[in-house]
Amino acid sequence: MTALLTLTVLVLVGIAIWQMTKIFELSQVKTAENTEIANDTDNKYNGYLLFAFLIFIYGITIFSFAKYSKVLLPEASSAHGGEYDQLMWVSFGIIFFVQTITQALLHYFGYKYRGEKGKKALFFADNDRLEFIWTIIPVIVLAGLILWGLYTWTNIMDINDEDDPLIVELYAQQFNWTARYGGQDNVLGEASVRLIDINRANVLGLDEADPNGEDDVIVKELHLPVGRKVNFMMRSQDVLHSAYMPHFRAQMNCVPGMITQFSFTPTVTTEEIRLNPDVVDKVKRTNALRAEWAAEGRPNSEPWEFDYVLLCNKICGKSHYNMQMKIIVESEEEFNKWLAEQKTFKETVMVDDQEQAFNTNDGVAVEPEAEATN
Ligand SMILES: [Cu+2]
Repeated sequence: MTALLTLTVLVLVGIAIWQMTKIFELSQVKTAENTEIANDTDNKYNGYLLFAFLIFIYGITIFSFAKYSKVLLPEASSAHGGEYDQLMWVSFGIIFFVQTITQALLHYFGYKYRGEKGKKALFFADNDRLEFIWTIIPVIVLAGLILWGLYTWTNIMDINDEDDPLIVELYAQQFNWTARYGGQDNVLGEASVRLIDINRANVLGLDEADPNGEDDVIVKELHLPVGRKVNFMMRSQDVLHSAYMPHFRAQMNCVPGMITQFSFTPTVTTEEIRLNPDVVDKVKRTNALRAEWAAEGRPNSEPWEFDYVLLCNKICGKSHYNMQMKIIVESEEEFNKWLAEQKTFKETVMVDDQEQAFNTNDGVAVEPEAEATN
């Protein structure tokens, strides 16, 4: 209500100012010097203003680079990430170079050829050579970028079973992620949304008749072995979600009713990325802020440690912002040890209400009722 009243008052004030300006204009005596046609002085001022604007856009560009470069992602932690970043930086570089030169020319010519009494513009219909130059250069540059982009994309999206990839299912639902591993055989059991049985903690709808599913491992924390290719199979239970793993330069939509795929090889372990200078700096800055919060007694102020994260990158509902899962990249041995410690689907699917539902981070059983309200 207050917002509506404030808005009404603002609109009314706006109308009043507009009306007053009109009255003021009408009351001005029109003389020869006081016309609405720009004279030499007006044109000169506008010319200088163009220069001022040019300095402003260069200034704000330099300022943004200096102040906000630190919020960029650290170096990529996946095998394809370097190629992806290179494409982005080359595109950025070309755009930055062209924009710096064209803006300078645009504003300089705006000033140089400003209106002056007695000055007449030169008219010519066309110039074939000029038109050729300013058509062919962008065509070559853009075609190059597009071809390079297509080549990179095809390389990244070449999902195959070569090199014995680890098969992981990412299951999205409002508003959390669940991961499933194929277990010892690395083969995922059949699953369908129709087979979900919350009361028995079959939260992903695994087909209990499929022997491949028996040793599947369902978890709430994604562990990946470094240096081994991972093929992700994504499903969604309800709406469009998007599995986004920014540090690995990976993103794929999760679409209800179908399985989508993405594949990458993690190359940097969690332990190693924590030593990356950019990450160290980010953690330091965040913890300085958190220390201030702690002094004020605000929540979420305990010191933070960097972890890779899987986020949702489609606005899928009110808690979309918090739809995330921790990712841990570790050595093959650590990964195998961790996987062996997890209970399999056969062990966790509920036989009675007293059993643990499925693997949770702290080993606390998920209440079937709590799960059902999700
Ligand atoms: Cu989502």
